[in-house]
Amino acid sequence: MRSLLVTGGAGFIGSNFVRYYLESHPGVRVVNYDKLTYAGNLDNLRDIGENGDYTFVRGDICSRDEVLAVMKKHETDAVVHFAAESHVDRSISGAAVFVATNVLGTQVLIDAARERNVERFLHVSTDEVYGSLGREGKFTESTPVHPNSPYAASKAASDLLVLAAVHTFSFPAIVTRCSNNYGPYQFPEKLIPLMIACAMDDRPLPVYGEGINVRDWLYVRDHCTALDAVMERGRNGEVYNIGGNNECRNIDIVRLLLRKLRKPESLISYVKDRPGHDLRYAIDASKVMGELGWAPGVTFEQGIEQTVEWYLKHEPWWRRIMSGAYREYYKDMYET
Ligand code: NAD
Ligand code: TDX
Repeated sequence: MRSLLVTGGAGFIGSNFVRYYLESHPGVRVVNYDKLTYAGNLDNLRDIGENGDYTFVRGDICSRDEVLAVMKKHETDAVVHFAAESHVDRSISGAAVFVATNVLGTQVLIDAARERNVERFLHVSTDEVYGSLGREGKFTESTPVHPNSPYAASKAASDLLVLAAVHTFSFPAIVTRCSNNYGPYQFPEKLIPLMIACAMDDRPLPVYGEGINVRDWLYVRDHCTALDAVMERGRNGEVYNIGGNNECRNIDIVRLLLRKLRKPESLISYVKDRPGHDLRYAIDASKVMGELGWAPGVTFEQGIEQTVEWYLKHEPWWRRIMSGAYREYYKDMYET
């Protein structure tokens, strides 16, 4: 592979992936194609800047002409598709943009990639497509999809469109479904960075319901290494679950963060629950581990320690998001 198109590379996981990929695959040209919605932030890649191997192009995955033009100009031979609306609460307030970006945008990419004879298409999806678990069991790749939020439903639809293209046209695609990520550059609307930001300012930490919902947490860099393994050695038409075997109740994460930040538990504020809130997610990652030899590089304790340190050290990064300043400066920084 010589030229990789990364969609959504200015977001949380995409920017971690771009940085990881440039470091570990010198000589491969990486084009970051991102619309820069509220979740896209070029601060995330400021240290990289443009160089021989990296180009940023502002564009919308829903625009067929723009997508085809960027694939043609940069001779794309592989795609890693992160671009999406990603926040469950926003999908509950308004689902239309989730359908437009996650469903229609993915179909536009599939069509363009087929037209350009792209050799590999990696569709980055989520464990949320499987719905909610009770206290027992884990999601395997053969668990039926049963999405419960508009976000999860739009991601499940996009997965099915990718798999349908594999079946109908022998489209060379793979779907990955990862559990909750955490780490540097996560937008502070998501649980861990939001709680850190609130705690730093001694503001109440809003815990939904009783805080007993369970998520299975994976350090973002470990998600990136898993995606790399799937790109290199995964089989077309397959689904690979990715997860770190780190189940944790929300309230336990919040308490852990408060301890690390030396803030009192009296800051915890139990608020109205998220409508339709999934109780528990847990990933069985034995396929990606056994077949592709992937394993996480850090434990949850190490990952959360590094994450808290990162947010403490990069306070200006999240404060620029909180103030809205992150949207102002990059007007002349990109090619359109
Ligand atoms: P994010 O919200 O931080 O980033 C999304 C990026 O996509 C942003 O840079 C945004 O500008 C861009 N984007 C949105 N609409 C676009 C469009 N129409 N055209 C081009 N770019 C557009 O999301 P994230 O948390 O980094 O998640 C990335 C992907 O990984 C998503 O597909 C998500 O479903 C999936 N995923 C996320 C997690 C998680 O825990 N965050 C877990 C599993 C899977
Ligand atoms: O303020 C909050 N209080 C709270 O209790 C927020 C923002 C969240 N929560 C709870 C809801 C969830 O049980 O914390 C848990 C995690 O919430 P989010 O960070 O919003 O993540 P989640 O809904 O689990 O979805 C995430 O993981 C899967 C990502 O946002 C998705 O993009 C990914 O697909």
